[in-house]
Amino acid sequence: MTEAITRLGRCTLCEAMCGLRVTTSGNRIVGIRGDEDDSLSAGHICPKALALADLRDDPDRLRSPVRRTEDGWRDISWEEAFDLVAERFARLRRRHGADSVAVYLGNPVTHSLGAMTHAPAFADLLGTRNRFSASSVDQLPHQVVARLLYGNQWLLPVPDVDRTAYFLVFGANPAVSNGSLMTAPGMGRRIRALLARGGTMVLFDPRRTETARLGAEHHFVRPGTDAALILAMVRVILDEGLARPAAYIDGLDEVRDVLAPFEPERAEAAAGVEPGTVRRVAREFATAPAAACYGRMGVSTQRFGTLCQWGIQLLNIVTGNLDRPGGTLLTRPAVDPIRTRQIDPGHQGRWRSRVRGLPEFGGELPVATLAEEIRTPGPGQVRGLLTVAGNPVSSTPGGPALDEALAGLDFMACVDFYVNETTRHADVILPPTEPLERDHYDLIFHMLAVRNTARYVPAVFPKPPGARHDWEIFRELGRRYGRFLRSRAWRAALMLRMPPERIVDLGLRTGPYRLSLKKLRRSPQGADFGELRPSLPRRLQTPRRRVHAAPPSLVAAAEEAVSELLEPPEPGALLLVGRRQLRGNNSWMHNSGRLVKGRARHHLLMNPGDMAARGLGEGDLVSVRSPAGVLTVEASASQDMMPGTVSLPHGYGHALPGVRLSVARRLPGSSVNALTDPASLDQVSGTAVLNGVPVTVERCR
Ligand SMILES: Nc1nc2c(c(=O)[nH]1)N[C@H]1C(S)=C(S)[C@@H](COP(=O)(O)OP(=O)(O)OC[C@H]3O[C@@H](n4cnc5c(=O)[nH]c(N)nc54)[C@H](O)[C@@H]3O)O[C@H]1N2
Ligand SMILES: Nc1nc2c(c(=O)[nH]1)N[C@H]1C(S)=C(S)[C@@H](COP(=O)(O)OP(=O)(O)OC[C@H]3O[C@@H](n4cnc5c(=O)[nH]c(N)nc54)[C@H](O)[C@@H]3O)O[C@H]1N2
Ligand code: SF4
Ligand SMILES: [Mo]
Repeated sequence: MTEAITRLGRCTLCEAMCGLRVTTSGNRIVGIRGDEDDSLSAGHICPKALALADLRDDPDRLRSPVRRTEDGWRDISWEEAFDLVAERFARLRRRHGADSVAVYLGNPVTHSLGAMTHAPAFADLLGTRNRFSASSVDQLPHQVVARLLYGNQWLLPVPDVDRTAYFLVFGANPAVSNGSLMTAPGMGRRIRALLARGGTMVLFDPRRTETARLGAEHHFVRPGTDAALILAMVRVILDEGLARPAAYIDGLDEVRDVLAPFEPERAEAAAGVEPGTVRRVAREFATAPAAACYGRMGVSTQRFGTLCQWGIQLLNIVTGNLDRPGGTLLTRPAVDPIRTRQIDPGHQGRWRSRVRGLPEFGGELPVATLAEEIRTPGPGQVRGLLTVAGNPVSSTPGGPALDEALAGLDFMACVDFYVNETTRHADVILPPTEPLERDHYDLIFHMLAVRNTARYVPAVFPKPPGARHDWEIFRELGRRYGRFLRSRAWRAALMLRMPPERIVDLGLRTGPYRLSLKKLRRSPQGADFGELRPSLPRRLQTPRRRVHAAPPSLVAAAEEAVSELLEPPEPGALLLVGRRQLRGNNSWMHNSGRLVKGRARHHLLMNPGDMAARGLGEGDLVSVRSPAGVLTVEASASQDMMPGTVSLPHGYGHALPGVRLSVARRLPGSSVNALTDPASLDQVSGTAVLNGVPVTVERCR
C-alpha cells in the first residue's frame, strides 16, 4: 500500500485555470478537489476536473507512437516515428514546395505549455502558408477588432465581472463554459454575487440557458441578427447624448453616420427584440455606475461575427466603460509578449488561399477552406498535413467532406493521444504526455483573466519512462526536419531548442513584475497582483496611441450588411444554434465514463410549437437538413428554445470506422458540423458560421 500524497495541480481543460488538489497513491489519482487557496479559482472546479483521472487511466489513450498499416495500427519507436515524419514532410516540400504541407493547431495547444511554445515554432520551420487553427471556428472576430481598434490582436479587454454593476452579455453561456476570453473560474458564483450586490445581468440568447437561469434578465434574439441589435444600442446612446468616451477616442461622427439605418424599430423585425427593450437596455447600460458588455461564441461564429464584436467594443467605448474598473480592462500579465512586441500584432491579406482566395489573418487561413485546398488539384495543392491537438473532422464546418479529403492525403501526422475522427487518417500519431505529467504555466489565459495572477504548476506525476512532452516531440521533429532544409530558419530552430521553462523564465524576467521562475516557484499557490487596473491609452499599439472607433473596413462591412442584416425572417424558417455542455469538452472528453454517464444529452432541442407544427413527438427521430448536409437525431421539446430556432451540441458522432474511443463510440448523436457550411463565413474575418444555420426538420420515415 503506497501512501496517499496531495499535490497542487491545475486543470487545463478549459480557460478557467482552476487550481486543484490532487491526491495520489503511487502512480494513481485517488481524489481531486478544488484548491481553496488559489486566488483565482478559490476552490471552484466543475465535473470535468474529476475526469482528469479517467484521462490518465484511459486504456484508449496512446502512450507511444503508432503507424497505420494495412493490418491496423502498429507500435513503432520514437526514433522511427520522428524520422518518418521529418523525411516525408521534407520530401513533399522538395517535390511540391513548402505550401504542400498544411498545419492545423487545435484548441488544447493553448492549454499545453510545451505545445504553445513549440508547435508554432515547428510550423514556422515547415514554412507553409497553409496554416490553420481552431481560431477560425472560434474567437477570430475578437482578434480582428482588437487589431483594428487597439493596434494588437491580443489587446482584448476583459469584463471586470467582480466589480461591474451591469453585465450585458450576447451569445455566451458562462454558467456552462466558465467563461471564454474571460478567465473567471466559478462564473456561477460570480454572477450570483453580482446580482446579490444589486447589480444587473442582461442576456441575449436564442435559448434560455443555464446562465439565464441564474437570475439574469433574458431576451430571445433571432440567431445571426445581434449586430443589428448591438449597433442599434450604440445608436440610441449616441442619439440621446449619453456618450462619455475617453479623450483618446476618435471617429465617433463616422460611427454615427454608419449607424443611421440601425433604428431599434428596424432591428426588431429582424432580431425579434422589442424596440422598447433595446432603448431601455442601452440607457441602463450607458448610465450604470460601471458596465461591461461581452459576447462570445454565439456572436463570434455567426454571419456578422466581426460586426458584433465591433459593436460590443463600441458599447464599452462610447459609454466610457472601456478601461474602467467594473467595465472592461486589459490585464497586466507577468509574461507579457504584447508589451515586449514578441507577439504578432496581426495583419490581414498578406496572402490568400489558393482555391477561394480568402485572406490570411495573423498568418493563418480560415479552416473552412482546408478540405478544398486538399481536394483541388494543381500547383500548391495540400498533400500533407500535420495536426496538433485538434479534431477538425469533428470541429470544423463540412466535417464529413474534410474527412473524405484527409483519406486522399499523401502523408498525415498527428501529435495527439487519441485515435479520433481526424487522427484515424494519420500515417503516424505521436502522443505526448498527459496534462498532469507536465509542468504548466498559462501563457494565454493569465493574459485574459479577471485578476492579475501568475502561477507555475509543477507536474503532479513524473514523466513515464520513454514518454515525450509536446515540446520534446517538436524539438526532435525540428532537429531532423532541419537537416533537410537548404537554408536554415534560425529563429524557429533556436526557439525549438529552448525548453519551455526557459521561455517562461525569460518572459517573467522581462515582464512587468520582474519575476523569475525561481521566484515564482517559491509561491506554489502563485502570485497575485490584484485587480485589473486602467492602463489606456498607454498600452495602445495604434498610431499616436489613439483609438479610431470607425476603421474603414468595419464601416464598409456595416454598410454592406444593412440590407441582409435588417431583413425579417421567412415565416416557418428554422435556424440552428450550438450548445456547450458541462459534461463535455468540445470533441474530446466523451471517452470519460464518469462524464458521459446518466441521461443522453445529444438531442435536437426544439420549441414545442415548432414540433407540433411538424407533427413531431418527444424523442422522434428527425432528419435535419441544411444547404450543406443532413443528419438524423432525436428531437426533444424545450420551452427554453426561441420559436424558430433549434439547438444541437457539437463534438458528437464518434462511431466512425477506426475511431479508438471505446466509451465515446457508444454515445448516440451525430456531428453537427455535417450541417454547418464551409462556404458560409463571416466575410470580414473568415470565421465559420456555426450559429444561425438555416435548417429544415422532418420526421424520419
Ligand atoms: N463545459 C464546457 N466548457 C467549455 C467548453 C466545452 O466544450 N465544455 N469549451 C470551451 C471553449 S473552446 C470555448 S470557445 C468556450 C465558449 O464559451 P461560450 O461562448 O460561453 O459557450 P457556448 O455554449 O458556445 O455559448 C454560446 C451561446 O450563444 C448562443 N447563441 C447561438 N447563436 C446565437 C446568436 O446568433 N446570437 C446570440 N445572442 N446567441 C447565440 C447559444 O445558444 C449559446 O448559449 O467554452 C469553453 N468552455
Ligand atoms: N458546430 C460547432 N463547431 C465548433 C464549435 C461550436 O460551438 N459549434 N466550437 C468551436 C471551438 S470554440 C473550438 S475551440 C473547436 C475545438 O476544436 P479542435 O481544437 O479541433 O478540437 P478539440 O475537440 O478541442 O480536440 C482536441 C484534440 O486535442 C487532443 N489533446 C488534448 N490535450 C492535448 C495535449 O495536451 N497535447 C496534444 N498534442 N493533444 C491534446 C485531444 O486528444 C483531441 O483529439 O471546435 C469548434 N467547433
Ligand atoms: S471549469 Fe472545469 S474544466 Fe474548466 S478549468 Fe475549472 S475544473 Fe477544469
Ligand atoms: Mo473554443
